Amino acid sequence: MNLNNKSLSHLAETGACNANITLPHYNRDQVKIGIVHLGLGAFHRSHQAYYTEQAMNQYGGDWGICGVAMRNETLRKNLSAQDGLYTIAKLADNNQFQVIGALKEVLVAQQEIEKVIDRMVNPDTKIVSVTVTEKGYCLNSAGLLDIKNPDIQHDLNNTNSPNSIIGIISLALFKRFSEQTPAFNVIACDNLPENGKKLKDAVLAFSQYLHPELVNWISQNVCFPNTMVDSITPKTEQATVDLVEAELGIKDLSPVQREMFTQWVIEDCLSGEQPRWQEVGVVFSNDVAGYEHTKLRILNGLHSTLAYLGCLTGFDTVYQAISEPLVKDFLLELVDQEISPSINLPKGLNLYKYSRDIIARFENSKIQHKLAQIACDGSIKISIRILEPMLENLRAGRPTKNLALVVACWIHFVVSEYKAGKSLNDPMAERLYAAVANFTDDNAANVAKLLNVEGLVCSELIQHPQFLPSIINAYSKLMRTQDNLLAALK
Ligand code: CS2
Repeated sequence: MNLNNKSLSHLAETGACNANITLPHYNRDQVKIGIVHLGLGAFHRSHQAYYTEQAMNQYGGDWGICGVAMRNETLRKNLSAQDGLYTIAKLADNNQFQVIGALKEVLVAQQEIEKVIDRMVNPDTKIVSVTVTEKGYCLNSAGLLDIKNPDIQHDLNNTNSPNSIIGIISLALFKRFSEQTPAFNVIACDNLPENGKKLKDAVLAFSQYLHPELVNWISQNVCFPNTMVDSITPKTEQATVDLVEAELGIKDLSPVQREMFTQWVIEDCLSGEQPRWQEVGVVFSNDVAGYEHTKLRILNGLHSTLAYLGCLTGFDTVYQAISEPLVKDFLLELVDQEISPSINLPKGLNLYKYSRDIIARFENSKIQHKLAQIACDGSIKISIRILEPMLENLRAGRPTKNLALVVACWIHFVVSEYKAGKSLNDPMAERLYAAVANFTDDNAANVAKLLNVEGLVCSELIQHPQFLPSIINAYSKLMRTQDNLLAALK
């Protein structure tokens, strides 16, 4: 039996569920679509859609989601065949399963952009949310709209059939402005600091090309709260599909897996209608920046560290890498001596406990989180997660030795992928590989070549007298211990 409305009713009526399975409590047929979500990856389905589901389970409301996959036709096919239903497998010692009903419609932007825009322009749509990963924001290294980005260039020349979320959101808002339909709010949910502000600035920069008054209208009518999102959600594997089938007795072709822990902090400026998220655990705060910094630098910073170090050392998953005592000790030293001092603590947060809880989350043996998944898009992730705290430490005269070693590991990772003839999963892959192609046996020159790639390191950092020397030092150490990289951690 496959998952769909019929098999779900059957499950509910026959009481075939055990206590570990939660089904939608509301009448899906009557729910209207109130949210359009751009970027229908696993993270949205495990996180924001879950909170919306919880809010509808308890309080109802017209908060059905139209999920827009940017390109993934297979995902649409699978989810549509299941009437939009899918399961979240929450993995812990005692697994829990939740069938989510909030996803009411699935569209693919690349193939049916008119339908996507119509749905966004529909007055029932009150919220547009976004998870398209850091590179989907089309920003330059200063965090502003990158006009040279090929998708932005495409969208400027084809304003009615945009590819990027910037072009899509701007066009939908332009239509609402022209039709005098009240605006929707936009919630950015990706791992970049000030995600809402950056998205807003990019949309404003783009929308000036659509209509001179649009910029003003958006500024006055659309909220773009900053947010912090957190829940470790590895890519769906065949094992996830099998696990869900074994538990539900129903085949779900598109389940998602995540840890039990989940957190969502939204800047407390979101006016207008919204699901009753605050009643189901979403935190509304005036200090999202504090939460963002803490999470991006500790959880994501340590994740990227594990990814490059672990891939180079031959580990496959986060759990395997953190189980190596030398790796764990390095992480603890990095967080205590170099990351934590760079953080402006949100009120009431105990940084020591926060960091130890994160390490414990990495030690969850039920989660098979592939390091290769985290290692992608390194040029953007390293910049946000490692180079930003490094710059702040250098400004304040604090140590940066371990942060420098992480950057050196990333450089070595890029070189290793190049030498192995693999294609690099990174928006700057071409430029990075062009630099690596010119490497010689001079470590110092090699590091300088890579870090000087246009758009990678901001000018203040690259010009800081201690920056390049510290990375060269770390990289040379790595090169000396190549056969036993773990020795470089001591
Ligand atoms: C990870 C994140 O892939 C990555 O870059 O660091 O997806 C991480 O798992 C989430 O941010 C956890 O909330």
